[in-house]
Amino acid sequence: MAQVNVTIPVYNEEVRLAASLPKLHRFLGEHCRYPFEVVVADNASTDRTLEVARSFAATHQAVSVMHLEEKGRGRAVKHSWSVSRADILSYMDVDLATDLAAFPPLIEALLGGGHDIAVGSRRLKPSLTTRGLKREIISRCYMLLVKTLFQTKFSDAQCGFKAITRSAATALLPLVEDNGWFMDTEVLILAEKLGYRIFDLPVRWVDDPDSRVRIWSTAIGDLKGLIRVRRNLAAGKFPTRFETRRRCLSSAMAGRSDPR
Ligand SMILES: Nc1nc2c(ncn2[C@@H]2O[C@H](COP(=O)(O)OP(=O)(O)O)[C@@H](O)[C@H]2O)c(=O)[nH]1
Ligand SMILES: [Mg+2]
Repeated sequence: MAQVNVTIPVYNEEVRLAASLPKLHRFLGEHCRYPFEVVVADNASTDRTLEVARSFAATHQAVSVMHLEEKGRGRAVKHSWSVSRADILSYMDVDLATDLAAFPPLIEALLGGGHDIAVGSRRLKPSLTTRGLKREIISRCYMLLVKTLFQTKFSDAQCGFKAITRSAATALLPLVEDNGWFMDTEVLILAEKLGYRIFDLPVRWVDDPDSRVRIWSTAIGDLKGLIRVRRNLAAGKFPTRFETRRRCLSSAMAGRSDPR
């Protein structure tokens, strides 16, 4: 049976983590029909985040804790996904701003629906989303920019609620350079451009005003990332999904000891 990884990236989250971990663990126990692991992926926290995570993990077998020294949400998610043995890799923000009811359909889109990536979207049914005007305007402008630059179809790059199959992650993650907030967008643009199937799932989302995002420096990082990815795509730097598969097949054939 397929195994599901749920990574929670955390940075100085002693308060929100203590509330979310039991809630998430209970939800998965009741509503996830696949064996699951929850990985708390911390980097650089200076508060009691690690202590909170480790004490919960000590009494819950499905929960583990990962710690990296260097900061960056993308770095934490990429590391957790790349060391996991699960078939489906997912992550969600610790504030559980996305209604957990969307988690089972997120996973089914990959296991039963033939998609490679599934993403929570606050754009498909905006009436389900509650958030402040400033973040709403920034988010709309950002998605307009992404669509204009890349002609992509996915509707929300930045919702902290995503899942990917192991095979898509194995092919895509080595191509993803960003280790911070832009990582999500980079994965999605490359995935769509290289022929991976993305499922856009409308989610109910209630903004948690407590935020680790520094809006202007994040916006500058995002812009630099968009320019870099566009340059690399224009230079034809990436193999398509079909080329990757063809290369794998031909190297497997070349290595076969029993030529028929
Ligand atoms: N591992 C890790 N997680 C981070 C880092 N920065 C932010 N996060 C996590 O990313 C998630 C989203 O952060 P949040 O402040 O809710 O972002 P917002 O909802 O977009 O304002 C939370 O789970 C944070 O703890 C980081 O440097 N490393
Ligand atoms: Mg949040």
